[in-house]
Amino acid sequence: MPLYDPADLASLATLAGSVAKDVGTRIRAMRAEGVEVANTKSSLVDVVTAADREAERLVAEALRAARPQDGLLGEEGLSAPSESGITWVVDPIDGTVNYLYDLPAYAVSIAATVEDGQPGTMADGRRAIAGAVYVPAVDELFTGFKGGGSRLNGLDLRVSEARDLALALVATGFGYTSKRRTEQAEVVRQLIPRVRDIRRMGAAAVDLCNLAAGRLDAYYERGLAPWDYAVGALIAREAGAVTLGLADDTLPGEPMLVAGPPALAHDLRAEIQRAYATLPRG
Ligand code: LIP
Repeated sequence: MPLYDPADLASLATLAGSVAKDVGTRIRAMRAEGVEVANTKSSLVDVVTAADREAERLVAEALRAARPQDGLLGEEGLSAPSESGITWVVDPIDGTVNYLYDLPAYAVSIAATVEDGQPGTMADGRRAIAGAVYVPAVDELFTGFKGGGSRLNGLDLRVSEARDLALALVATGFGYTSKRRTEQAEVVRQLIPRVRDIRRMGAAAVDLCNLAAGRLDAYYERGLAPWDYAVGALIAREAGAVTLGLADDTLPGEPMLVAGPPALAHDLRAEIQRAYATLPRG
């Protein structure tokens, strides 16, 4: 299958949307039955629930049934090599802590990615070409594909037209280790007087889709994994955002992703760079 035919990309986005909505509906029902922590990862507050693992299994099963030649990279450990050139990068529940606490900002995030020699859009060199984010608690399905724009429940998305950082509503997130959180608190302390306000919703995929919908003016976060941002960043780019790394020669993602309308994203990154320059080394 020619990877980049718009009709093929659209069908990848449709498949991702169908699987994300089906699995998202199931995890919302599981949430209603009660959720417990199954394990912790990088710290005691970096949790995984049985629903995370079940959601990843269900997504993998559905994608394998539809496209058995594709690869898989899942946050909770499922993986498979790709024979087609496409690898699905999956965050079965982005915003796991929100899900654990029954806060509505959690999502199923499914990205079709390739490593094809074209400029990458992710820190590991991959390029997201299509995908979907489904937010079950509010029944919002975000979809997009490279060159095809992005949509919310079928309606076209466009980023904010904000240009002035002082009037920008900026979302961010924090890591799971106290060292990383201490750094991030210092950066946000320096930023908060320079922007309209800060929002911390707890799910990168939801933040990036809200950016695409113009509900946020900009977003930044350090330490995201590929599955946190792969398709959310594509959906935001297809709505007119740029996604930047820490410098022009770095790809977005770990150690930094900054996203927003072009002028605003560059101004925000400059402020972030200035704040990081004040942090103690090491
Ligand atoms: C979450 C990210 C969010 C970040 C959280 C957490 P998870 O991913 O989407 O942006 O601030 O700390 O990493 O762990 O819920 O899949």
